[in-house]
Amino acid sequence: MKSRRQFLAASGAITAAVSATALGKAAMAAIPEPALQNSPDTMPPLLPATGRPYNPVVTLNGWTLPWRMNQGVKEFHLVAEPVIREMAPGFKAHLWGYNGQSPGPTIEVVEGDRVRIFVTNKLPEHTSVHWHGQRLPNGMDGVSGLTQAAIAPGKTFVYEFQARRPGTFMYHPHADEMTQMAMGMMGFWVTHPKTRHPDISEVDRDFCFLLNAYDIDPGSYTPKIMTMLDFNIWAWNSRVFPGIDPLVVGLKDRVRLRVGNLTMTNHPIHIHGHEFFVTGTDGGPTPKASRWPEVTVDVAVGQMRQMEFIADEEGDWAFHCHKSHHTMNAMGHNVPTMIGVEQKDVAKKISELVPGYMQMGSKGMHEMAEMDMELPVNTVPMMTGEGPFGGLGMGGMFSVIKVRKTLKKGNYKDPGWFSHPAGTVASEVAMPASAPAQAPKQSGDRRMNTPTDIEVQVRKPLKHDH
Ligand SMILES: [Cu+2]
Repeated sequence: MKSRRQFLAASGAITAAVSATALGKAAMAAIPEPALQNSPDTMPPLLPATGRPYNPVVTLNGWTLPWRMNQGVKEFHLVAEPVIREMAPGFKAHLWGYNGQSPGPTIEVVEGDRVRIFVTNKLPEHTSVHWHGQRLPNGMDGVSGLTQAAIAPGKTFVYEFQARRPGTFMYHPHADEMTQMAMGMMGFWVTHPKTRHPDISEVDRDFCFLLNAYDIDPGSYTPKIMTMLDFNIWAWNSRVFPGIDPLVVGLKDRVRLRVGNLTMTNHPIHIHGHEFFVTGTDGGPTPKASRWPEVTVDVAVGQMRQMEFIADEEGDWAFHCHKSHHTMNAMGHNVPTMIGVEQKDVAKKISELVPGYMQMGSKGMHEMAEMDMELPVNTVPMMTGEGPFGGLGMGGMFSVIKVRKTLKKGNYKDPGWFSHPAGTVASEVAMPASAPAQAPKQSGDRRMNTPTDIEVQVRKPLKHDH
């Protein structure tokens, strides 16, 4: 019988359904079977079956990697490989990721855990994994060329260290990063505290996701890796609105949001209807005395932020990046503004020459969202999403925090739209508004003087000699 290692090298097909029992116990002891995930849905939190207990996180449109306990060491197996990621219904991208998805699975451990991570490279070029933010031996830091040899295609490397401090971390390649991160290689890492920590609250719901960005031309599948700044797909965990699941929370729940930024720009992450405190950064939990309330926190490139709030207002609360171009999907950025320009006649002439020509909004861009534009295959509308009151005209880094009464612990299912109590929704006034009261016109009232009475004195800037 072939050993597991020989089997991997020979077949190169870990994605195929491999029967673990067929390999035998000896082979199994070497490298744990890699778990795979192909669904883009938010998976339920993975309750720890072994090791110290903790309250697991929920990865938005993602999942947590199962482990194997081997003589007190938590063993994980990451497989770097090309993947197909559905970024929104009707829009698939050809990315690189881990274990069937981009981003890779979330790794969850407990402070003090000894962790062993096998990394198999099924990419066409070398890679490595850097454990962003961790305290670890230098040779485990994953910088190819500097702290280790790069993992050649087809090879498996093993990393081993102790998770020394609790907090929010990430992992990503440190080998051809420009290509590999532009292709979607990244993942989340959470280290839970081993005992109650003075600066880490116990929360009811704990969500995590990565901010990532791609440049994918409408109608194509593979990101353009040479793009430096002008990305057109702004994603959370490689999903764009309306493909991002809502964050479902119970009324009065204490909610933690963990966000990491692996794009090439900063993202002011904004919450509606509540204030949060930043309870942790890349460096660990923030001391309580240093916290202040915010409704927006800027997450810079390479940073992680932990936010916490009590969900004490029922409703469907928007939650998004505040850069308005980041709540849109693929679009042409070099389009002139056409507000106030009547284009009907000229558009007709152009469309005789250019079939499918589309004029850009003459009253703003919202009308674009309402037009039944014919899209190329494999893309998603620039501004989209249907709410209970009409079109949302959103895309990209946008989701909804759904705060509901009577939500059972562990229920993350989309409860549908909020039904607002009577009289609590902004609405059109039934009667025309009466004219505002005006001050009586009086002779001698300077405010009512005709313009000819206004004296304007022009002061020229003083001339100086120098
Ligand atoms: Cu943004």
